[in-house]
Amino acid sequence: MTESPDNIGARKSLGVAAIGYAFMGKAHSNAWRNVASFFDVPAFEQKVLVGRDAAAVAEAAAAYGWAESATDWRTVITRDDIDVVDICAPGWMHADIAIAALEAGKHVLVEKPLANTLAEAELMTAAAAKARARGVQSMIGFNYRRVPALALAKELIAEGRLGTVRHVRAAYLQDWLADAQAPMTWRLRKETAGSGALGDIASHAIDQIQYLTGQVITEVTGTLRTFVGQRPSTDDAGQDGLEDVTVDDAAWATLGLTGNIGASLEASRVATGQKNSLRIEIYGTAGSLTFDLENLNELGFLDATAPAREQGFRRILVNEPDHPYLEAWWPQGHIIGWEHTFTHQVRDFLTAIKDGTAPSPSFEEGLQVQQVLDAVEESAANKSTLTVVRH
Ligand code: SOE
Repeated sequence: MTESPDNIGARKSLGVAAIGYAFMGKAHSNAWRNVASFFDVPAFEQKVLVGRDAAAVAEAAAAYGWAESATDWRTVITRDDIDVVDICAPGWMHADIAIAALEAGKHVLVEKPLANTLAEAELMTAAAAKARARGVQSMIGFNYRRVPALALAKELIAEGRLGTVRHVRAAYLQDWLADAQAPMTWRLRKETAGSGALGDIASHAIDQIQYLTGQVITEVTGTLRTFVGQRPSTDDAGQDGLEDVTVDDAAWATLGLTGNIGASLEASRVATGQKNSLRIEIYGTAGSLTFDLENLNELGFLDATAPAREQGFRRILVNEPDHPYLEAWWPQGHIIGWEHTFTHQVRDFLTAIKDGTAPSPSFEEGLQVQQVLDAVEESAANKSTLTVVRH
């Protein structure tokens, strides 16, 4: 029998299960392991790490601080001692796990993008709304919202320091597929990944565009390209050891937002020399902001209300105790990194569970991003025709 949220509240600590132990599973595990050392969060226990390979997941569980490991997520998510399910598995598994966990009364954190298809994202969002009515929380892991510099950018925009925002440029560039001999992975198959650079990294940029401006993307003109159509197969499944790549290597779009804002979006996994560069520029009537993930402790700010002879972009080192999240970390100037964004994410999720407040980004916000991804695909399939986003 599943415990009611009231009983869970009466118990001493929240039991956490994480599903997936690869790159994202490791990043999330690291956050669960460290969060209580820095932030005041409700008591929880890293109960169980779930994966398909029993030996490998047991090894990962021991290394990442989980009390035990398991291979069957269906059994784990109905356990009475599990209150929180953190889904770090590939996108094709998100909908089944998230819906089952929410129905079992577990709070759910799920990696981005919300799902591989719009239909799945809609089902997940409906399940989250139902669960919310029973006091069960859900959140999607757009972790870059928890970069202190981007959280500060959000505050400055909301305070009106840029005046009226007119346009945004967002580019997320990587190069791990620039080599045509880089082998196939689940990330390059439509049935497991949904899409390529679009869902994996443009989704972050789309979320940032909407989050920072506080507006919603309503129009899209998009293009997708796959530059390397076949890659060496890792399991000898394909002919001649080659397998078809069924997702995009790169994506582009021009976007129209509510509030009369325009934006450009670029995402690539073949941008030779760019390792993990998320660059965002925001231009308003009274100022501008610039950000690059490769220098994530910094925010560029131009105050256009200053006398013209004194104007210029200044570099804010976002490392003061009164900057978002930073009071918990090191003395000023002792910078933080990419992994801290996941710690902030876990902190915010646990705090929302404790306070009963709505965590953000919600599944609804994840669905909005999914609707934009879908519109980019539709526009690209129709030779870059202007496509209205169906929100
Ligand atoms: C892909 O390479 C990836 O790992 C994404 O899946 C993450 O969301 C992004 O943060 C870094 O790049």
